[in-house]
Amino acid sequence: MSIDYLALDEELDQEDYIICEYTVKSDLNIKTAGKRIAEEESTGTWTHPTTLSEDIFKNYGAKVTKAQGNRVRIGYPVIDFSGDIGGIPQILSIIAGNLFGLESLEGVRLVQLELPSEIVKQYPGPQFGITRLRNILDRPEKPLVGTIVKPKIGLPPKEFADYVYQAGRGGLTNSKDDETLVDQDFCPLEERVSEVSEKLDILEEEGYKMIHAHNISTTSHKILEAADLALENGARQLMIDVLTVGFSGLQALAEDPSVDVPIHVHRAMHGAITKNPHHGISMSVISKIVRMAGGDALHIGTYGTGKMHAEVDEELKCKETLLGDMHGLPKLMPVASGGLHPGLVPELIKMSGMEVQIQAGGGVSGHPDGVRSGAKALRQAVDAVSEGVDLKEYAEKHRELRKALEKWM
Ligand code: RUB
Repeated sequence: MSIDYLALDEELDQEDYIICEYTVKSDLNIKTAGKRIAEEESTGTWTHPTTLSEDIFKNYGAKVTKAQGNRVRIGYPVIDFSGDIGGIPQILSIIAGNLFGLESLEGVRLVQLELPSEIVKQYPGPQFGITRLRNILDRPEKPLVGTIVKPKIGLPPKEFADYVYQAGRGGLTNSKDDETLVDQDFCPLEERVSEVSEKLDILEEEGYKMIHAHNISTTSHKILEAADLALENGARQLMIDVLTVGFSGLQALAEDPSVDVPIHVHRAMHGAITKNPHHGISMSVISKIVRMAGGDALHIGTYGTGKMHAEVDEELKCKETLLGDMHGLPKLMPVASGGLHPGLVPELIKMSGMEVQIQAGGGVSGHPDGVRSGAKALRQAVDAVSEGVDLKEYAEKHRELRKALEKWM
């Protein structure tokens, strides 16, 4: 019987396979390592099953088409993903499943995912995406400018809403709950949404357009209920921590007709999956799945300018994943967040371009003159860079920005 998962240099039709690239760290030679992954994730196991026929292998077996250096390229036949029920969980169970636990592989990292249009077309993707998000805010070109209400937890609803109001008066277009705040006793979701919505209405009457993303991260059987609660109380944007909730929670929200607001996607916990260069799943692969699942804005990092660990090339790849063509799916907004302040905006925009939502928590609330001044300083920094004016020069005539630069630069 000829069963060999190695099909080196065979050109696979991109419409017939999900194709993945992995980097591998192992004492095995790279071809054997590739075969181990392909067999484990398709028709094989650690030994030859007597039930495996040549026909089964031919139709459903994965193929290792490249095995060079520390990299393998594996194609999984599209039929392995067929049926109406499996969806993203099933895709992940194959391309990112048992392989990570194989004893013979010290490390495996899924670094690239190529999907046939037949599969991508099963997903409506972002319902708002960049275009509708920008329309809501009446901000067609320049970066969106946002804050994260700080401290992460602890403010009661009225004070929380006042933070949002001050940020809006300072000229920010966006604000959001932090990833650890959901429905705690000191700031219940219902009351928080209602207080924030009231402030957003006032801001609108005063001529300031702003939205706030409310974190409704919860168990999957409660996610639509939480969304309803937030929407009934006037939420203009929802947020979920996609990795703790699961991609299916995001998809359930995005595809539910009652959810008629954009979804902001935080990636808390991604470091456990993305940070080890020899093991895990790259953020650009996660970005692709979030785009399929229907996120409208996704955290992808600050290109090394902020407080969080960064692989700049990977973040550029994430940007491309959100903004490039993906079989016609709408684009979603890349969010830069984590340790940002006005002084970092020039460096950041150099990398991100204008298609970005810039967010600062400490970099707004830590301003010596408080939240409104912090918001003004951040907005001034974004205005300066968007207009091609040197930040220091701009700061000479903008007190809030000047004070922020004095504190943080
Ligand atoms: C931001 C913050 C966020 C980070 C996470 O607060 O804590 O949760 O955005 O980073 P601050 P990432 O502005 O005070 O640092 O978005 O890269 O996952």
